[in-house]
Amino acid sequence: MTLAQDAGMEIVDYLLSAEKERREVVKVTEKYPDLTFAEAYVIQEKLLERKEQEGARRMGLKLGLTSKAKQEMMGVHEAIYGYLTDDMLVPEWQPLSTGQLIHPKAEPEMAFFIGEDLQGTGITAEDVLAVTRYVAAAIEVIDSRYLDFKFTLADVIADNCSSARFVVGSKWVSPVGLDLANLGVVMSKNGEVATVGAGAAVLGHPATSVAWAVNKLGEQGKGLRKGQIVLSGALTEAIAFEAGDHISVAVDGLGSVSLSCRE
Ligand code: 0L1
Ligand code: MG
Repeated sequence: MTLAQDAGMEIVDYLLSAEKERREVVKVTEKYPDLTFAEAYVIQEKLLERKEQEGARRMGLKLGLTSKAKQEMMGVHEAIYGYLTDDMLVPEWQPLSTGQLIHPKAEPEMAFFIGEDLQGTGITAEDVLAVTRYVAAAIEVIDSRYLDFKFTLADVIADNCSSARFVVGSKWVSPVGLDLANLGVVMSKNGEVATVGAGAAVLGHPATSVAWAVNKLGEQGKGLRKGQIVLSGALTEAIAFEAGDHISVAVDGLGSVSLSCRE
């Protein structure tokens, strides 16, 4: 990391206080326009270490910018990854308090339950499926700490890829015999269809998306561990919601998952 250590820690403090105080902040690259992706991942790691010191536990990984449409929108050619922590997990029966968040949006995703450690740099979608015990429908709540969700790739990486909350459906299915790319998904808000998509929206296949992240971690001598959860990346665009809204996501073969929101 060429960015000075104290500048990195200043950015960690800046982003964590925005999250805790539920306020939008100006993107980091306004002050540090030359922030590289590599430096941003180092800041992300420091931010996660700080959360761990404060009691959070890493539960797994999430992928972002996995659709061609979103990559083109951001002018990038690569996905990104961030971490899920236990304090982000919302049980399906528990309403989400929007007052804890800044400007949340919901995304339909597939959750992978990892049954064996997986690490390396030549990992394929088949390798991912071989260690996946179950897949399930999931809702990711993203809540960028940046003003109006406007940021560069380096900004969003440093901000742990806008991660905020996630809900996992209660129907867990072995991926054996399932064609995850061809499973359709419908996300509804207050009973009205909001978005539709399919598993193929994430890098052609959700397991390809997970393999991409494992290879990225592998370059740093890291990997997935047995028991972790990975969110594949959004299967459609995200939708904004507010207190009183009810979001549900139905995925062919995986059942549905829902999220109720209150003040
Ligand atoms: O989970 C995601 O796809 C979000 C990645 C970051 C981009 C955003 O906040 O829209
Ligand atoms: Mg997502």
